[in-house]
Amino acid sequence: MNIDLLGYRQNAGMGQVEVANALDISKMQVNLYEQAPDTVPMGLLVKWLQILGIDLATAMSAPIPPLKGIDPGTPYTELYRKLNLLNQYIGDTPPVDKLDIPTPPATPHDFQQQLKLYKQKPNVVLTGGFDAGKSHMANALLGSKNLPVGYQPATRVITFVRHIEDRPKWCKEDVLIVNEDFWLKDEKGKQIIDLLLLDDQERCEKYCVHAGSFDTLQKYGVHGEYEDIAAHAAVVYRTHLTSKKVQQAS
Ligand SMILES: Nc1nc2c(ncn2[C@@H]2O[C@H](COP(=O)(O)OP(=O)(O)OP(=O)(O)O)[C@@H](O)[C@H]2O)c(=O)[nH]1
Ligand SMILES: [Mg+2]
Repeated sequence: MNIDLLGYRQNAGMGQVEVANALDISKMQVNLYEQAPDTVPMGLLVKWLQILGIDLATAMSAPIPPLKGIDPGTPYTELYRKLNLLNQYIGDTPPVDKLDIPTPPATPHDFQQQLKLYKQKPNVVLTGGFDAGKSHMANALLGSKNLPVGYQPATRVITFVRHIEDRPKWCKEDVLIVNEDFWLKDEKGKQIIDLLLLDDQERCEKYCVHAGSFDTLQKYGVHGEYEDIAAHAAVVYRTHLTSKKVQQAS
């Protein structure tokens, strides 16, 4: 149960130590349980709410507090500054004469292409059986409720969540749903999930079956009413809630 133990404690004007002493647990446990209230054992929860002066039925019917999400900060700023500087330096370098040798050396242009690869961010993959909690976990990390969750098999598309700042300029929507022809195939007909294609305007436009706001994902990205739509993958652009930009975008 996602009961807002932290909010109730703050409203009661109590400190974590006070609650910990009353429950005979450590302050650290109080802190951990407040971050993940759904993991508090029922017996302890009942006692906890009594201490805070909250009725169990009231706590259970209260709206679930918004997910906080993580704030990754700006870990790439310095790297990008250096790569941009290097790129500028290469761009300003006078062209070199083409050498007539069997194996020509790499050109400044090759180096610039290589720099683009260094700008790629790592990808985190969440996999698991249906109902494993993949979408729930992604929402918790993002601090959002944009990805549909449910007690039956819910998500029916491979969902790529990308930062809003990585949205190509030609794309104006928060969600793109594409069909399975979007992906290229190898000689045996097996799909190649190439993430670079997500920036390919021509392919995105050609194989997009729906584009729009997050409602589009709730509608076509889940099993149910719209299952006859040939949706295969969804590209979702957003960022964490701590950013003002996202609050405007979502
Ligand atoms: N309280 C709580 N509920 C969870 C947690 N993880 C998953 N759930 C619930 O379990 C159900 C399934 O979670 P989903 O996130 O939809 O699971 P999924 O892995 O995305 O499942 P599919 O999309 O069907 O493949 C939902 O009702 C979630 O609210 C969790 O850590 N805590
Ligand atoms: Mg899911």
